[in-house]
Amino acid sequence: MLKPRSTPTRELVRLDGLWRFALDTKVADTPWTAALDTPLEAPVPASYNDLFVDAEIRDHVGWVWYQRQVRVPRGWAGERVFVRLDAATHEGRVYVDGELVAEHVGGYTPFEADITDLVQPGQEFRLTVGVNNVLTNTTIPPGFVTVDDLGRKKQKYLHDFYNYAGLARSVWLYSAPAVRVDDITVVTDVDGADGVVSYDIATTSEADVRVRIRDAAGNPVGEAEGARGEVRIPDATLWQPGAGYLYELTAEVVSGGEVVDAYPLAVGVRTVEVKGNKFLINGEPFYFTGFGKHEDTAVRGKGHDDAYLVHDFELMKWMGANSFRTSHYPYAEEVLEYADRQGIVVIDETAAVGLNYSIVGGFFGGPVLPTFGPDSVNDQTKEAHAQAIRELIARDKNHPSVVLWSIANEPESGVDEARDYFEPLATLTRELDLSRPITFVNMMLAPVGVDKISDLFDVLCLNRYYGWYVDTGDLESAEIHLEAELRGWEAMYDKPMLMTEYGADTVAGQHSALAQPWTEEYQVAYLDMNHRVFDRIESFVGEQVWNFADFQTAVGIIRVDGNKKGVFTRDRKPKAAAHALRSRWTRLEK
Ligand code: GCB
Repeated sequence: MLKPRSTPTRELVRLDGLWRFALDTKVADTPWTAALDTPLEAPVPASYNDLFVDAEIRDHVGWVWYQRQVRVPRGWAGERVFVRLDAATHEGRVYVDGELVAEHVGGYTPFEADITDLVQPGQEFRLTVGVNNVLTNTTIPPGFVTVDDLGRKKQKYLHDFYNYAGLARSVWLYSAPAVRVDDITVVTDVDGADGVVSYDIATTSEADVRVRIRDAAGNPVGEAEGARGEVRIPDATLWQPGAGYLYELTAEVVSGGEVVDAYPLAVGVRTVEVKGNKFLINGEPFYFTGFGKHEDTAVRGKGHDDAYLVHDFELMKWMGANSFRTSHYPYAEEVLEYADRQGIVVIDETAAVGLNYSIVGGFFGGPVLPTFGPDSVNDQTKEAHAQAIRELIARDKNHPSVVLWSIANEPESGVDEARDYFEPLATLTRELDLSRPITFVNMMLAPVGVDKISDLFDVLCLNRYYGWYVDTGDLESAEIHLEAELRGWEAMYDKPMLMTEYGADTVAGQHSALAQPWTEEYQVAYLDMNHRVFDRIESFVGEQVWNFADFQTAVGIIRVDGNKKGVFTRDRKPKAAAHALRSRWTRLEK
């Protein structure tokens, strides 16, 4: 799905700013039919939960309403007009005046509607968006709602980050011609010194198509006619980790000798491949350093913010980190575009986190049910999961920074039903993108020998907390147990192995002479222990610390104002571990 862009044939209005806002309990049943009668306004983009000093809003379960007036630019006569939401978490309904124009389930991927027939250039219309934060056993991620003794609804979920909701990404109004580029798929290869760009362009109706490619300085380097084909770039500059060189491919729809639509796409020429136990980028072994992250900041919750985007990347580069995982959902597209330009490598993950009722469910306040069953993960969940995979790949397939699809975080993978569930999803992911390896992230409770699905994937991604959740405070034992497990995986699979989570909760400013859990010293010692083990494992291809920064979670007796495994505090102050990691990663020769 193409991101809206301003081009010679398309125009764009960003609808961010303050919108009228109300909980569904405070307004009439059909709030889209008139101006919202509410004293509240909420910023877009931002999660709404932490904006107001009001527990009723923070803990609300159900629909909330956003509304604003929008004027269609008067010059858009004759164009198609679209409204596009980069995300509505977790379910969105969009109304233009009294008409429902779009519905979408899935909180982290975009959707849009063609509203041309409902609006007039130069005139205003009322745009109302309903957003529902409810998670059930058939949503991705899953959750469930309980009703307490006082009749209050409570949203419970099986994952360890706060269920922020609302319009956390931008909303757009854009124009495009009736005959236009509908989608572009680009796959790149390297042939000697040449870059080879294979492209496939879908148009809204039969039309002549051509592509032109320019280098970063704007010089033409290749072109081709036809909706499908190949362009060779002689002596190409490759997209490399740490050097995100980008070409610009412009897809043009031509009619009567005139360009009726033009859409530019950034293209990085690079290859990704798994060979034996190596992860290769441009044919060279790549070692991931970096983090599992979250979209999470104070006040705005999961609201996208360019200042934090830039600052987080600067901190990662300062530390010598070359990669991150979009744990545990697709991040804003701005993040991936920036990773493309900055040469930061991304493991791109769906929002399928918490498919684990039987073990983890109880831990996070959920019911203890079999993970796979009629009232937990069932066929409907699987279809929602398949849709989450389709939408992730449709949105992110052209980003050179994305080198690996992760289709789930820590599902229960040690039962036979997991195989029935994941086999078709792994096949689907491969069908949708032949050019990237695939993975899922394995949890500690499904170690080698118990796990039943790792053979379906290309890369072993493990989350392990030896020295934290087990062997707490005893790093000598942790070292033995971690090494034994990694050697077990290595003996069983000829695949690259990557630690996608390892970490220890650490209260910034908490110190002790002897490394005690929760102190900055312990976090450093814990990471050192892990690194000693990683360096002894031949098939190890990377380390991503959990987490880049402290982040908000649901309340619970194992969390004090959120998860404190950050190497940075929530406001991005380094703990001692940041300096220790910097010293390792800026010297690492892999
Ligand atoms: C995990 C999860 C992550 C949690 C983390 C923790 O295994 O994947 O979402 O936040 O552990 O800190 O417990």
